[in-house]
Amino acid sequence: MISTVIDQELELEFPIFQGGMAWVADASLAAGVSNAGGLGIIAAMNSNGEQLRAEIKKCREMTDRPFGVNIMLMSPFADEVADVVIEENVPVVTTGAGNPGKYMAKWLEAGIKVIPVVASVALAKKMERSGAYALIAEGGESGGHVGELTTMALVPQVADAVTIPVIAAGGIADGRQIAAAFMLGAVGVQVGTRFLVARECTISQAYKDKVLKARDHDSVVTGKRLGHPVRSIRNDFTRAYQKAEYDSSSFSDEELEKMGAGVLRLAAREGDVKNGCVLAGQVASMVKKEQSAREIIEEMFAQAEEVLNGAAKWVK
Ligand code: TUI
Repeated sequence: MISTVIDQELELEFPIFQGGMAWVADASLAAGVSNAGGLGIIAAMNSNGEQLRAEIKKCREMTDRPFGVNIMLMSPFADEVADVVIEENVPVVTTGAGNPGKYMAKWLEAGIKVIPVVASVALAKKMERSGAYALIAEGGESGGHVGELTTMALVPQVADAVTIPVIAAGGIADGRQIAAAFMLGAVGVQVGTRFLVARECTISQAYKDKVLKARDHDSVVTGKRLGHPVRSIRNDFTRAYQKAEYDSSSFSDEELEKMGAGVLRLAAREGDVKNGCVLAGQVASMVKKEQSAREIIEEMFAQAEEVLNGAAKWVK
């Protein structure tokens, strides 16, 4: 059995979080993962305050286990959803794509365990000083909004810089990668891409199929010109966007912004995986079959245990 401070203190069966994926991570997926012994996380990204409140209520009807909410700090609704997590007594809040500093005091006051996603040592140290309970160090192998450093480079540097627990994210889809994350100094993992094909995940079948068919080189990063690089699976959308992105004489920043509007919903909810943006990490090609959240978690941790138990054979 693999057990760390993370599953023990958050009352989980396994030290694994499900990423708070925009337009993907709803009550169904979060409850599925929490019922399977991990920490399910509802993405507040695409919701205003009242929509998030409804999703939290729905999740509570589907599970008695703890779950969290992810607040994407670039969301226009960040301020209102930051209050809803307090009003609804959400035990764990993760944040992404920015510095949650301005909300920290009120979340801590409310007894929330705040676990920011960081992509640098500087933000990691700042978050520890602000009272973060733990950190998610996310490497640029991940899907969605990405930082510059890889998981291999980032996790040990963050682990050395802070004394609070570190959870590794980005590029983790099987038990070998969980074992590796532990070797880098993490005490837990966050997984996004593999949960895209969980049976409890309510995204379009076309999105799931795109992940299941992905090959190793099929993800690309777009959005660098506007300052928010995003990793997704290459398709007509990314080809058109990249062309526009590298042609600043013909496409203004405003036109680029417009091209990116609504594309996550289009892929995840409408199933248009040609013109929509299919966010997924570099490990999409390792995701081979649809499974329940419990099957995914149990399979990953059985493999991690086997790998870790066998590791001493290299030491003479
Ligand atoms: O946030 C994510 N992944 C996301 S957010 C998202 S929605 C979106 N839609 C359109 C454009 C952009 C995003 C899809 N996927 N992951 C967590 C994450 N946070 N990764 C990297 C970071 C990060 C990067 C820089 C966190 C903090 C940071 O520094 C901010 C600062 O002020 O130092």
